Amino acid sequence: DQSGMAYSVGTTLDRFIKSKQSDFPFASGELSQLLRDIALAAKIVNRETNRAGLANIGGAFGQTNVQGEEQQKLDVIANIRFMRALSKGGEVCAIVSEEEDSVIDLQNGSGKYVVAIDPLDGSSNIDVNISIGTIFSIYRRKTPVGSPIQEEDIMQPGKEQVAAGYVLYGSSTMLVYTTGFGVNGFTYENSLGEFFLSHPAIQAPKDGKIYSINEGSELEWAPGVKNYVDYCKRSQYSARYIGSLVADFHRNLLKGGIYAYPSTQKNPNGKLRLLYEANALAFIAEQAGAKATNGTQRILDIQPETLHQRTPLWIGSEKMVNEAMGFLSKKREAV
Ligand code: P6P
Repeated sequence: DQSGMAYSVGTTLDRFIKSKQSDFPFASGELSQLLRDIALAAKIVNRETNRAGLANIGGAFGQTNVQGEEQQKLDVIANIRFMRALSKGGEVCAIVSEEEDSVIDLQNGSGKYVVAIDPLDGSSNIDVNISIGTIFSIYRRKTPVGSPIQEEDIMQPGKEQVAAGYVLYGSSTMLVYTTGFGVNGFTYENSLGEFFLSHPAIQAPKDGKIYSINEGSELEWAPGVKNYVDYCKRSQYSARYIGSLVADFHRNLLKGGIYAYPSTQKNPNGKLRLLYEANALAFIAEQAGAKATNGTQRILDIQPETLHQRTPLWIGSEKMVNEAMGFLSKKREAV
Protein backbone atom coordinates (compact mmCIF):
# COMPACT_ATOMS: atom_id res chain seq x y z
CA ASP A 1 0.00 0.00 0.00
CA GLN A 2 1.52 3.34 -1.04
CA SER A 3 0.71 5.02 2.25
CA GLY A 4 2.55 2.11 3.85
CA MET A 5 -0.16 2.16 6.47
CA ALA A 6 -0.63 -1.26 7.97
CA TYR A 7 -4.25 -2.29 8.16
CA SER A 8 -5.49 -3.64 11.40
CA VAL A 9 -6.70 -7.19 11.04
CA GLY A 10 -10.41 -7.22 11.67
CA THR A 11 -11.36 -4.13 9.69
CA THR A 12 -14.37 -4.81 7.49
CA LEU A 13 -14.14 -5.16 3.72
CA ASP A 14 -16.29 -2.06 3.23
CA ARG A 15 -14.03 0.07 5.40
CA PHE A 16 -10.94 -1.38 3.72
CA ILE A 17 -12.22 -0.70 0.18
CA LYS A 18 -13.07 2.87 1.12
CA SER A 19 -9.70 3.45 2.76
CA LYS A 20 -7.87 2.08 -0.29
CA GLN A 21 -9.75 4.35 -2.68
CA SER A 22 -6.88 6.83 -2.21
CA ASP A 23 -4.70 4.38 -4.19
CA PHE A 24 -6.59 5.69 -7.22
CA PRO A 25 -6.11 9.48 -7.23
CA PHE A 26 -8.78 9.98 -9.87
CA ALA A 27 -11.08 7.36 -8.45
CA SER A 28 -14.70 8.29 -8.63
CA GLY A 29 -15.60 5.36 -6.40
CA GLU A 30 -16.93 3.18 -9.19
CA LEU A 31 -14.31 0.47 -8.74
CA SER A 32 -14.99 0.53 -5.00
CA GLN A 33 -18.69 0.07 -5.67
CA LEU A 34 -17.97 -2.74 -8.13
CA LEU A 35 -15.91 -4.58 -5.53
CA ARG A 36 -18.75 -4.18 -3.05
CA ASP A 37 -21.23 -5.57 -5.63
CA ILE A 38 -19.00 -8.63 -6.08
CA ALA A 39 -18.74 -9.11 -2.32
CA LEU A 40 -22.53 -8.99 -2.04
CA ALA A 41 -22.97 -11.66 -4.72
CA ALA A 42 -20.32 -13.74 -2.93
CA LYS A 43 -22.34 -13.56 0.30
CA ILE A 44 -25.45 -14.77 -1.54
CA VAL A 45 -23.62 -17.59 -3.33
CA ASN A 46 -22.04 -18.55 -0.02
CA ARG A 47 -25.48 -18.97 1.48
CA GLU A 48 -26.69 -21.01 -1.53
CA THR A 49 -23.54 -23.16 -1.36
CA ASN A 50 -24.10 -23.89 2.30
CA ARG A 51 -27.66 -24.93 1.54
CA ALA A 52 -26.76 -26.99 -1.56
CA GLY A 53 -26.65 -30.27 0.34
CA LEU A 54 -30.08 -29.70 1.82
CA ALA A 55 -31.58 -28.35 -1.39
CA ASN A 56 -31.44 -31.80 -2.96
CA ILE A 57 -33.63 -33.14 -0.16
CA GLY A 58 -35.30 -29.77 0.21
CA GLY A 59 -38.69 -31.32 -0.38
CA ALA A 60 -38.26 -33.43 2.73
CA PHE A 61 -38.01 -30.21 4.78
CA GLY A 62 -40.65 -28.46 2.71
CA GLN A 63 -37.94 -26.18 1.31
CA THR A 64 -38.62 -26.18 -2.40
CA ASN A 65 -37.00 -23.15 -3.98
CA VAL A 66 -39.12 -20.02 -4.28
CA GLN A 67 -40.01 -20.67 -7.92
CA GLY A 68 -40.93 -24.21 -6.91
CA GLU A 69 -38.73 -25.24 -9.81
CA GLU A 70 -36.51 -28.26 -9.90
CA GLN A 71 -33.33 -27.33 -7.95
CA GLN A 72 -30.96 -25.60 -10.36
CA LYS A 73 -27.31 -26.50 -10.48
CA LEU A 74 -25.31 -24.33 -8.14
CA ASP A 75 -23.05 -22.98 -10.88
CA VAL A 76 -26.14 -21.77 -12.78
CA ILE A 77 -27.40 -20.09 -9.63
CA ALA A 78 -24.00 -18.52 -8.99
CA ASN A 79 -23.91 -17.17 -12.54
CA ILE A 80 -27.36 -15.61 -12.17
CA ARG A 81 -26.39 -14.01 -8.84
CA PHE A 82 -23.13 -12.52 -10.09
CA MET A 83 -24.64 -11.35 -13.39
CA ARG A 84 -27.45 -9.67 -11.47
CA ALA A 85 -25.08 -8.00 -9.00
CA LEU A 86 -22.78 -6.80 -11.79
CA SER A 87 -25.59 -5.44 -13.97
CA LYS A 88 -27.47 -3.78 -11.08
CA GLY A 89 -24.38 -2.00 -9.79
CA GLY A 90 -24.15 0.24 -12.85
CA GLU A 91 -20.33 0.26 -13.16
CA VAL A 92 -20.06 -2.63 -15.66
CA CYS A 93 -20.59 -2.41 -19.44
CA ALA A 94 -19.81 -6.02 -20.44
CA ILE A 95 -19.36 -9.44 -18.83
CA VAL A 96 -17.51 -12.57 -19.98
CA SER A 97 -18.74 -15.57 -18.00
CA GLU A 98 -17.74 -19.24 -18.08
CA GLU A 99 -21.47 -19.93 -18.12
CA GLU A 100 -22.24 -17.73 -21.16
CA ASP A 101 -21.22 -18.62 -24.73
CA SER A 102 -20.87 -14.99 -25.82
CA VAL A 103 -20.08 -11.63 -24.25
CA ILE A 104 -22.98 -10.16 -22.26
CA ASP A 105 -23.31 -6.54 -23.37
CA LEU A 106 -25.16 -4.75 -20.57
CA GLN A 107 -26.00 -1.83 -22.91
CA ASN A 108 -24.85 0.37 -20.04
CA GLY A 109 -23.87 3.74 -21.48
CA SER A 110 -22.03 4.76 -18.33
CA GLY A 111 -20.27 1.52 -17.45
CA LYS A 112 -16.46 1.84 -17.43
CA TYR A 113 -15.58 -1.73 -16.48
CA VAL A 114 -15.50 -5.14 -18.15
CA VAL A 115 -15.68 -8.18 -15.87
CA ALA A 116 -14.54 -11.71 -16.75
CA ILE A 117 -15.83 -14.28 -14.27
CA ASP A 118 -16.00 -17.96 -13.50
CA PRO A 119 -19.00 -17.85 -11.15
CA LEU A 120 -18.34 -21.24 -9.63
CA ASP A 121 -15.28 -23.24 -10.63
CA GLY A 122 -15.03 -26.85 -9.66
CA SER A 123 -18.79 -27.22 -9.38
CA SER A 124 -18.41 -31.02 -9.78
CA ASN A 125 -17.02 -30.86 -6.26
CA ILE A 126 -20.18 -29.40 -4.76
CA ASP A 127 -22.05 -32.68 -4.46
CA VAL A 128 -19.17 -34.20 -2.48
CA ASN A 129 -18.72 -31.17 -0.22
CA ILE A 130 -15.28 -30.13 -1.47
CA SER A 131 -14.31 -26.43 -1.50
CA ILE A 132 -15.22 -24.50 -4.65
CA GLY A 133 -14.51 -20.98 -5.85
CA THR A 134 -15.47 -17.90 -7.83
CA ILE A 135 -12.73 -16.25 -9.91
CA PHE A 136 -13.01 -12.73 -11.39
CA SER A 137 -11.00 -10.20 -13.40
CA ILE A 138 -11.82 -6.51 -13.82
CA TYR A 139 -10.66 -4.40 -16.81
CA ARG A 140 -11.33 -0.80 -17.82
CA ARG A 141 -12.99 -0.67 -21.26
CA LYS A 142 -10.63 0.59 -24.00
CA THR A 143 -13.21 2.35 -26.18
CA PRO A 144 -15.07 5.49 -25.03
CA VAL A 145 -17.73 5.03 -22.35
CA GLY A 146 -21.15 4.99 -23.98
CA SER A 147 -19.90 3.76 -27.37
CA PRO A 148 -20.71 0.21 -28.57
CA ILE A 149 -18.61 -2.55 -26.96
CA GLN A 150 -15.73 -3.58 -29.25
CA GLU A 151 -13.53 -6.69 -29.35
CA GLU A 152 -10.62 -4.62 -27.98
CA ASP A 153 -12.64 -4.00 -24.80
CA ILE A 154 -12.89 -7.74 -24.23
CA MET A 155 -9.70 -9.26 -25.65
CA GLN A 156 -7.28 -7.59 -23.25
CA PRO A 157 -4.11 -9.30 -21.99
CA GLY A 158 -4.06 -10.02 -18.26
CA LYS A 159 -1.51 -7.27 -17.60
CA GLU A 160 -4.31 -4.75 -18.34
CA GLN A 161 -6.34 -5.90 -15.34
CA VAL A 162 -7.44 -3.19 -12.90
CA ALA A 163 -8.39 -5.71 -10.22
CA ALA A 164 -8.78 -9.47 -9.75
CA GLY A 165 -9.86 -11.82 -7.03
CA TYR A 166 -11.39 -15.07 -5.94
CA VAL A 167 -13.90 -16.29 -3.41
CA LEU A 168 -13.13 -19.62 -1.73
CA TYR A 169 -16.23 -21.33 -0.33
CA GLY A 170 -14.41 -23.66 2.03
CA SER A 171 -14.22 -24.51 5.72
CA SER A 172 -14.59 -20.78 5.97
CA THR A 173 -15.46 -18.50 3.07
CA MET A 174 -12.77 -16.05 2.01
CA LEU A 175 -12.54 -13.21 -0.49
CA VAL A 176 -8.98 -12.54 -1.72
CA TYR A 177 -8.35 -9.70 -4.18
CA THR A 178 -5.85 -7.19 -5.53
CA THR A 179 -6.19 -3.80 -7.21
CA GLY A 180 -2.49 -3.73 -8.09
CA PHE A 181 -1.36 -2.61 -4.64
CA GLY A 182 -0.82 -5.99 -2.99
CA VAL A 183 -3.11 -8.88 -2.11
CA ASN A 184 -5.48 -8.90 0.86
CA GLY A 185 -7.64 -11.72 2.23
CA PHE A 186 -10.98 -11.33 3.99
CA THR A 187 -12.79 -14.01 5.96
CA TYR A 188 -16.59 -14.09 6.09
CA GLU A 189 -18.31 -14.09 9.45
CA ASN A 190 -21.67 -15.73 8.76
CA SER A 191 -23.32 -14.51 11.95
CA LEU A 192 -22.55 -10.89 11.08
CA GLY A 193 -22.80 -11.14 7.29
CA GLU A 194 -19.48 -9.29 6.96
CA PHE A 195 -16.04 -9.97 5.47
CA PHE A 196 -13.22 -9.09 7.88
CA LEU A 197 -9.56 -8.50 6.96
CA SER A 198 -7.82 -11.70 8.09
CA HIS A 199 -4.81 -11.92 5.73
CA PRO A 200 -3.36 -8.43 5.12
CA ALA A 201 -0.66 -7.95 2.45
CA ILE A 202 -0.31 -11.62 1.48
CA GLN A 203 3.21 -12.54 0.28
CA ALA A 204 3.69 -16.03 -1.19
CA PRO A 205 6.73 -17.97 0.08
CA LYS A 206 9.42 -17.84 -2.64
CA ASP A 207 9.86 -21.61 -2.41
CA GLY A 208 7.73 -24.52 -1.30
CA LYS A 209 7.40 -28.28 -0.99
CA ILE A 210 3.89 -28.82 -2.33
CA TYR A 211 3.11 -29.69 -5.94
CA SER A 212 -0.43 -29.85 -7.32
CA ILE A 213 -0.96 -31.73 -10.59
CA ASN A 214 -3.30 -34.50 -11.73
CA GLU A 215 -0.92 -37.48 -11.84
CA GLY A 216 -3.68 -39.50 -13.52
CA SER A 217 -2.65 -37.70 -16.72
CA GLU A 218 1.02 -38.68 -16.39
CA LEU A 219 1.00 -40.86 -19.53
CA GLU A 220 -0.21 -37.80 -21.53
CA TRP A 221 2.53 -35.42 -20.36
CA ALA A 222 5.41 -34.04 -22.37
CA PRO A 223 8.80 -35.37 -21.15
CA GLY A 224 9.70 -32.10 -19.42
CA VAL A 225 6.57 -32.30 -17.26
CA LYS A 226 7.40 -35.86 -16.25
CA ASN A 227 11.00 -34.87 -15.47
CA TYR A 228 9.82 -32.01 -13.24
CA VAL A 229 7.34 -34.19 -11.35
CA ASP A 230 10.05 -36.85 -10.85
CA TYR A 231 12.25 -34.04 -9.49
CA CYS A 232 9.46 -33.11 -7.03
CA LYS A 233 9.35 -36.74 -5.85
CA ARG A 234 13.11 -36.98 -5.49
CA SER A 235 12.93 -33.73 -3.51
CA GLN A 236 10.32 -35.39 -1.28
CA TYR A 237 7.72 -32.70 -1.85
CA SER A 238 4.09 -33.38 -0.86
CA ALA A 239 1.49 -34.02 -3.56
CA ARG A 240 -1.69 -32.05 -2.83
CA TYR A 241 -4.37 -31.96 -5.55
CA ILE A 242 -7.92 -31.14 -4.52
CA GLY A 243 -9.41 -30.94 -8.00
CA SER A 244 -10.57 -27.43 -7.24
CA LEU A 245 -8.25 -24.77 -8.66
CA VAL A 246 -9.10 -22.00 -6.20
CA ALA A 247 -8.57 -24.29 -3.20
CA ASP A 248 -5.22 -25.60 -4.51
CA PHE A 249 -4.09 -22.10 -5.53
CA HIS A 250 -5.04 -20.55 -2.18
CA ARG A 251 -3.20 -23.19 -0.12
CA ASN A 252 -0.09 -22.89 -2.30
CA LEU A 253 -0.22 -19.07 -2.12
CA LEU A 254 -0.17 -19.14 1.69
CA LYS A 255 2.11 -22.13 2.29
CA GLY A 256 4.31 -22.13 -0.82
CA GLY A 257 3.73 -24.54 -3.66
CA ILE A 258 3.09 -24.92 -7.36
CA TYR A 259 -0.09 -25.81 -9.27
CA ALA A 260 0.28 -27.16 -12.78
CA TYR A 261 -2.26 -27.96 -15.43
CA PRO A 262 -0.08 -28.73 -18.47
CA SER A 263 -1.22 -29.53 -21.97
CA THR A 264 -2.38 -33.14 -22.22
CA GLN A 265 -3.63 -35.25 -25.15
CA LYS A 266 -7.20 -34.60 -23.95
CA ASN A 267 -6.53 -30.88 -23.44
CA PRO A 268 -3.67 -29.87 -25.79
CA ASN A 269 -3.99 -26.24 -24.59
CA GLY A 270 -4.48 -27.25 -21.00
CA LYS A 271 -7.92 -27.20 -19.37
CA LEU A 272 -8.04 -23.85 -17.61
CA ARG A 273 -9.47 -20.76 -19.24
CA LEU A 274 -7.30 -17.70 -19.84
CA LEU A 275 -9.86 -14.89 -19.50
CA TYR A 276 -11.62 -15.83 -16.26
CA GLU A 277 -9.33 -18.29 -14.50
CA ALA A 278 -5.62 -18.00 -15.35
CA ASN A 279 -5.42 -14.21 -15.74
CA ALA A 280 -7.04 -13.40 -12.40
CA LEU A 281 -4.92 -15.87 -10.42
CA ALA A 282 -1.78 -14.79 -12.31
CA PHE A 283 -2.38 -11.13 -11.34
CA ILE A 284 -2.86 -12.15 -7.71
CA ALA A 285 0.18 -14.44 -7.81
CA GLU A 286 2.49 -11.71 -9.14
CA GLN A 287 1.12 -9.15 -6.67
CA ALA A 288 1.99 -11.64 -3.90
CA GLY A 289 5.54 -12.16 -5.25
CA ALA A 290 4.72 -15.45 -6.97
CA LYS A 291 4.72 -16.35 -10.67
CA ALA A 292 2.43 -17.67 -13.42
CA THR A 293 3.35 -18.92 -16.91
CA ASN A 294 1.85 -21.11 -19.61
CA GLY A 295 5.09 -23.09 -19.67
CA THR A 296 6.97 -20.65 -21.86
CA GLN A 297 5.29 -17.23 -21.54
CA ARG A 298 4.11 -15.02 -18.64
CA ILE A 299 0.32 -15.56 -18.40
CA LEU A 300 -0.35 -11.81 -18.10
CA ASP A 301 1.40 -11.15 -21.44
CA ILE A 302 -0.78 -13.55 -23.46
CA GLN A 303 -2.90 -11.70 -26.02
CA PRO A 304 -6.33 -13.47 -25.99
CA GLU A 305 -7.65 -14.65 -29.36
CA THR A 306 -10.97 -16.22 -28.35
CA LEU A 307 -13.33 -15.77 -25.40
CA HIS A 308 -13.06 -19.21 -23.82
CA GLN A 309 -9.56 -20.11 -24.91
CA ARG A 310 -7.67 -22.48 -22.66
CA THR A 311 -4.08 -22.17 -21.53
CA PRO A 312 -1.60 -24.45 -19.82
CA LEU A 313 -0.99 -23.02 -16.31
CA TRP A 314 2.05 -23.22 -14.06
CA ILE A 315 1.43 -20.98 -11.04
CA GLY A 316 2.83 -20.57 -7.53
CA SER A 317 6.08 -19.93 -5.68
CA GLU A 318 8.57 -18.10 -7.86
CA LYS A 319 11.48 -20.51 -7.32
CA MET A 320 9.30 -23.57 -8.00
CA VAL A 321 7.85 -22.11 -11.22
CA ASN A 322 11.36 -21.19 -12.39
CA GLU A 323 12.59 -24.73 -11.62
CA ALA A 324 9.64 -26.25 -13.46
CA MET A 325 10.35 -24.03 -16.49
CA GLY A 326 13.93 -25.30 -16.44
CA PHE A 327 12.67 -28.85 -16.90
CA LEU A 328 10.07 -27.86 -19.50
CA SER A 329 12.71 -26.05 -21.55
CA LYS A 330 14.87 -29.19 -21.28
CA LYS A 331 17.70 -27.15 -19.71
CA ARG A 332 17.44 -29.72 -16.94
CA GLU A 333 17.04 -33.42 -17.68
CA ALA A 334 15.98 -35.94 -15.06
CA VAL A 335 19.21 -36.66 -13.16
P1 P6P B 1 -8.81 -32.50 -13.70
C1 P6P B 1 -12.33 -28.06 -12.00
O1 P6P B 1 -13.09 -28.70 -13.01
C2 P6P B 1 -11.11 -27.45 -12.68
O2 P6P B 1 -11.50 -26.47 -13.58
C3 P6P B 1 -10.16 -26.87 -11.63
O3 P6P B 1 -10.85 -26.28 -10.58
C4 P6P B 1 -9.36 -28.08 -11.21
O4 P6P B 1 -8.07 -27.74 -10.71
C5 P6P B 1 -9.25 -28.87 -12.52
O5 P6P B 1 -10.36 -28.47 -13.32
C6 P6P B 1 -9.31 -30.35 -12.30
O6 P6P B 1 -9.21 -30.95 -13.59
O7 P6P B 1 -8.67 -32.75 -15.19
O8 P6P B 1 -7.50 -32.70 -12.97
O9 P6P B 1 -9.95 -33.25 -13.07
